[in-house]
Amino acid sequence: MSVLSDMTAAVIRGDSAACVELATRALESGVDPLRAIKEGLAPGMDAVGKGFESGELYLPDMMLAGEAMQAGVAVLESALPAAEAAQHRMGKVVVATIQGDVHDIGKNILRLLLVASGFDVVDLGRDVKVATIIERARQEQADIIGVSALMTTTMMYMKELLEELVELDLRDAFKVMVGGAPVTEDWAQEIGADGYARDAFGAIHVAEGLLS
Ligand code: HCB
Repeated sequence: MSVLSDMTAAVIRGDSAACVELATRALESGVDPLRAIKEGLAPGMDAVGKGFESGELYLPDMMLAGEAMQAGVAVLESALPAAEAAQHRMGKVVVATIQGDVHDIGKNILRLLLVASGFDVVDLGRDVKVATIIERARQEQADIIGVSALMTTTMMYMKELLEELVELDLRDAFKVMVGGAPVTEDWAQEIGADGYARDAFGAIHVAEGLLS
């Protein structure tokens, strides 16, 4: 579908105005907002990541692409069925991007899908200290802690989170779900997390499974 491939190209160009316009057009022509995120915007971000890795693109390209993706997501978010989903509460999830890490696009998509799927979500933002995540999860009496890490360096704080929960005798108080581009199933198992998902769509099934 051309509107979706145009969205991909607009993210790669870092063109926020085009992302807003194309997201609006996609909604007007009946494209499912989640499909537009998954098949329109996200592939653009993937391509930019690969371009940065290979040295073809630079930090400003990544910044512009990030802003463009978020501008598109903001338009699509308005069409998600949050009110309808609110009728069947699934449980409470505290989400955060882990300490030292400012990448929050994926975590924001996770939040959107969780809300649209009927979860109560408390979003702690990005670069959130392990101690703060635990403290807020306790205060909020969360069922699940969903953490995101986009760098191999910050993934280590996920391990610290699990260790700290054990240390505080809180390991059984919350299910812990981990994700983000460098995170794998093996890593999740190694650190003793309860769930891992490759994308936010999979994360919803994982969260539902953890509470069933
Ligand atoms: Co950034 N960056 N970046 N970056 N960045 C990455 C992550 C690299 C992999 C790029 C590369 O080298 N190929 C790399 C990290 C390498 C490493 O591992 N060590 C990198 C680097 C190095 C950096 C800086 C250090 C660059 C610098 O300053 N020299 C710096 C980091 C600063 C810091 O955090 N302390 C930096 C900065 C930036 C920005 C600010 C320009 C921008 C972020 C904007 C923002 O998030 N507000 C940015 C971006 C955009 C990227 C890439 C291009 C895209 C990330 C992204 O948004 N992907 C990324 C390349 C890549 O990842 N391939 C690159 C799209 C989202 C939708 O995918 O994986 O985050 P996602 O989330 C999915 C999925 O994982 C899952 O659901 C989401 C939706 O499906 N999910 C979960 C996510 N969290 C979950 C939690 C759960 O519990 C369950 C599922």
